[in-house]
Amino acid sequence: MIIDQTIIDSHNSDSEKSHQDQLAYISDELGKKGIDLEGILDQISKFQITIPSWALGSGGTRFGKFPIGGEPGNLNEKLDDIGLLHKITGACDSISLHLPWDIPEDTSAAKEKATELGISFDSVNSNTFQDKDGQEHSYKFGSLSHTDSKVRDQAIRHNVEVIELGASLDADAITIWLADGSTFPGQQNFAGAFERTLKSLEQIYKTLPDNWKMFLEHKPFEPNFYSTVVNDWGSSLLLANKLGEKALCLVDLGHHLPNMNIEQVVSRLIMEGKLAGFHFNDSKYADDDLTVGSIKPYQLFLIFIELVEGIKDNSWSWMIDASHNVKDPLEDLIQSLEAIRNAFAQALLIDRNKLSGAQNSNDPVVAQEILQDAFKTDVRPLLREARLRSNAAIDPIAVYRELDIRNNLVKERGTQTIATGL
Ligand SMILES: [Mn+2]
Repeated sequence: MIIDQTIIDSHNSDSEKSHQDQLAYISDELGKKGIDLEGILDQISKFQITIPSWALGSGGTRFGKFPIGGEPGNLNEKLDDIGLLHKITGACDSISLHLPWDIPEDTSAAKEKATELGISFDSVNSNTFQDKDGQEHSYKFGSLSHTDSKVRDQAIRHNVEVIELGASLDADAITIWLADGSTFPGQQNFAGAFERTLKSLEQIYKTLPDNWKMFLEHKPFEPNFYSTVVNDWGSSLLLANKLGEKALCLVDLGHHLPNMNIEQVVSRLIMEGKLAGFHFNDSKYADDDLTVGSIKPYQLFLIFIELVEGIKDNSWSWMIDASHNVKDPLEDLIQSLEAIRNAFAQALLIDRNKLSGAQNSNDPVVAQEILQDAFKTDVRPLLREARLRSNAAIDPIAVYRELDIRNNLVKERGTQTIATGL
């Protein structure tokens, strides 16, 4: 489905008056605080978030899946959906492929189509948490950490193939998340599993092209319920340090035990030059994969305070990693994109000198005032203005509904297509 620019323009002109009034108000307020509005708008516009190829269909749980209809049935249709999202939000100019779910039949055709849509290929993801049809060795008891070298070699080969395919698409990083671990005490020797994983990662690391990075993603439990090999940021950092400068630690917001101080983890990784980037989502209990900002927007804001402080020359990778059980996936992604940019914009409002002053004079009251003043500022007019300047929609959800996009996709693709993913 192609969205005509004139439709977006006409939608924008309907709401432009009210938008300009709100923008004038915040512009005035920020001006009084000496904040450069244009600088902030520029940073918001440049803040682009990657959409993973597996987030465009209905997600499921182990109890079931409720397909929404019109899901993209192949990579071309996935690119179309991201192109559509980018057109109305101006906020997502890249795709992250999960392999082997989304192997392009023709890489140059896929690249050409992506370029036409203004999309590039971000990090590629390997998958050794499932067995594929016809696979020689099973990953039931692990992949890179497996006790049997034949299984490890098969998993290493898969990762190397993913890198080769990614390189042909001009991607420049591989993200490795391992389900490896144990479900029962005594099942696995912790040190042995870690050592084998490191040795396997070393084999993969050796094959990285010069400009490539390796992102290591940790997770404390699930699908293994007693232990995982790369369970926390400490283990992830240990591996990254042992592997070398191309290995970095990726933080997925849902991959922490309850009440973890994720913003402090972020600060530590930035301090060590080892932060790879983020997988954004939100959660109430564990790895719920809910819409970003739907449960804990203040935590997201606190994380962005650390990110903005360290952002300087870093080119971190930003991606949404969520699942959409009850919402239209495209609407859910629009809401996530909005929440991420919202937290980013609020963090940009922090007066760093004032905050350092409060920290150095041990004044927690003033420090809290500074943080909450930024958090309570309604920055939505700034996000709308950034979209308007990118020829995107002032209100993307309204445009999505006005154009009846989901029903049009159902008409085009039918009700039975199921997008690859979990
Ligand atoms: Mn993730």
